[in-house]
Amino acid sequence: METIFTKILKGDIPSVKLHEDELCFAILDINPVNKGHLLLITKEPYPTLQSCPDEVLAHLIRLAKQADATLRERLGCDATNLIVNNGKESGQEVAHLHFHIVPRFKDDHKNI
Ligand code: DGP
Repeated sequence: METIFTKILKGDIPSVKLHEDELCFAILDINPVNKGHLLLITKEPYPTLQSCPDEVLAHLIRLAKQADATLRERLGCDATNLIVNNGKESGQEVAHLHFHIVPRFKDDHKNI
């Protein structure tokens, strides 16, 4: 199944790619909630958490932990939000599993 993210992965749609490995890739979000807002995306277009194998989820969460450390170090953020919209009613617009990682700064007054 083709999604906006599989098109990005193929290079049919441009993106700022931050990471790629055998299971997933990371890009900057086109509508960032805060500076450095990125998306960790599975290469296979699993629509939701439930359809994603546990080993891929484990890999994603390890990468989310690394991304948090890198964002603190390189961007100087104080914290991060890790968000998964899982299903249409939760606000998931792209039915292809992805983790949002949103850098947070002291007193940034974002209502996430
Ligand atoms: P969600 O609502 O959780 O499905 O979030 C989808 C995110 O995907 C949303 O924050 C915007 C982002 N997005 C949608 N289309 C594109 C695109 O073409 N490029 C990039 N970089 N991000 C996109």
